[in-house]
Formats: sequence, C-alpha cells, structure tokens
Amino acid sequence: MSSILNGRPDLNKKVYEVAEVAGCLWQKGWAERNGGNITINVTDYVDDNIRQLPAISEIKAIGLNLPAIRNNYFYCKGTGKRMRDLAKDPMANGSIIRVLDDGAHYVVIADNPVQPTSELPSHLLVHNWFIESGSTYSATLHTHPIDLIAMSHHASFLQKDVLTNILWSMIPETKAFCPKGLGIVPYCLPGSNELAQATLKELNDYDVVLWEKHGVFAVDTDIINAFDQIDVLSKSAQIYIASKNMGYTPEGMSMEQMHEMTIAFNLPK
Ligand code: 2HA
Ligand code: ZN
Repeated sequence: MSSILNGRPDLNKKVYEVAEVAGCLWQKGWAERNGGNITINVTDYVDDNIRQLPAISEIKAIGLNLPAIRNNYFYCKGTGKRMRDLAKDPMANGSIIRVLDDGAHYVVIADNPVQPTSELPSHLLVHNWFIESGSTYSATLHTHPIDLIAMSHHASFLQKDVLTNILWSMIPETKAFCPKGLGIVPYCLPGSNELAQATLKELNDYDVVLWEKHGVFAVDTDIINAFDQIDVLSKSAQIYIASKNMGYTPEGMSMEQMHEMTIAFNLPK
C-alpha cells in the first residue's frame, strides 16, 4: 500500500520511533486496552508535496486557538487504538494531521482517516507552548505506569518534590536522566481542559508530570527521550516498592551523595 512514509526516510524514522515506544509501553504493562496517547510534531520532515496533499477527513475543530502551530503537522495515535497494535502498524493505528491556517482546526492527511487521540487538545496545547516558548521539544507522551500511579494514591507523596527527592535518591541515574524531577497534578477528569491547563503549568518546571490516580505526561526533544525519562522514574519507584515489600523503607542516597551527582553531571540544582 502506498504510504506517506515511502521515500521519506526521516519522516519514516520519526514515526517508527513512536512505534518502538508504543511497543515498550505495552511490554511494560503501562498500556492496557487503548490507554495512553502520543503526539509528535513532524513539521521539520514535511516537504512541499506533503503540504499539497488533500485532506482525507472532514475539517475538525481543535476546540482551542493555537496560533503557534498553524500549518504544523503532527503524527498522533488514533483515538481508541491500542499501543500494541500501533507498535506493529503505526499508520493504521495513528495518522498525520495538518493544523489549518486558523490555528483552530485540523484535517487528517495520511495514510488513513484515523481520528487522532481523545487528548488531542491537551497535546496540541503543549506543542503550541513549545513553539511559543522557543523550545526544541517535539514529543508529548501520556501513559499509565503501575508503580508511579500506585505511589500517587498516597497523599504523603503528593507534596511538591517529595516524590522527586525519593525517586532521585533510589539510584544515581534517575537524577542524571530526569534532572527536573516529577511534577504533580491533583486528580482531574481525563481529557478535561482543567487537566490540560494544570499540566501545562507544571511543565514550566518539569519534563514529567504525575497525574494523581491516573498516569504520567512527559515531554522531550523526541519520543524516545520522553519515554526514557518516565522509565528511569519508574525504575526508582520499583526499587522503593521492592524495599517496602522486604519490610523496610529504603535508606536512599544521602543529600551529600545527590549533591555530588549534581556537580559531577553538571545538572540543574
Ligand atoms: O487515551 O489514557 O487518559 C486513553 C487515555 C486517556
Ligand atoms: Zn490515561
């Protein structure tokens, strides 16, 4: 079957990075049924021929006014689609959309008229903010990591930076590879504007945000890096929980040891 990816190795690579991450999410047990969403900005890989492709869907409203992403292109997981299916066939379980010149509507352009993720407005709100703020980030990822969600069910972990410091202290790599830590968003209805706005606020300070009793939302330069930031946090959460299961609270690295890491890896304070 003809695909927009044919003869476009750079675009193909970006879409298959999403497929690789979708497979990881499924294997980790973070993507039951149609859980989670991924959106990446692929405008840098779009040529004049793609710009001329006709719409293959009706014009749909985003529901928000997002002027910074006018005429931008995104690969999005399809609504109701499974990560485990997307891993095998990304263009049947996701699609490429064009945001129209008004910054308020979009159309699907390839390969199939797959409607994008139910969380499209919140993902695009974040992509709009990347561009407005001059960020080089291009990927947004929402998933359901069991260990981090379990920790979000206890109020003591939800105070600012309590969980960040516990998770950083479980293994040195976590601070090195998730240097801003984990932001917290109190429970909000999935897909709500309230959740999107609260997430955007936390993204000023963090690349990964924990949605209480629901999941995480991560951003980075590409989808592999966004996944890796969640993965190191989840590893730390597992070490904490494994220690608790052995009957003790893990000691954690000392503040001196964490400080030493910060200096050695030239991390933000
Ligand atoms: O797409 O995970 O929160 C399914 C979800 C929404
Ligand atoms: Zn979810």
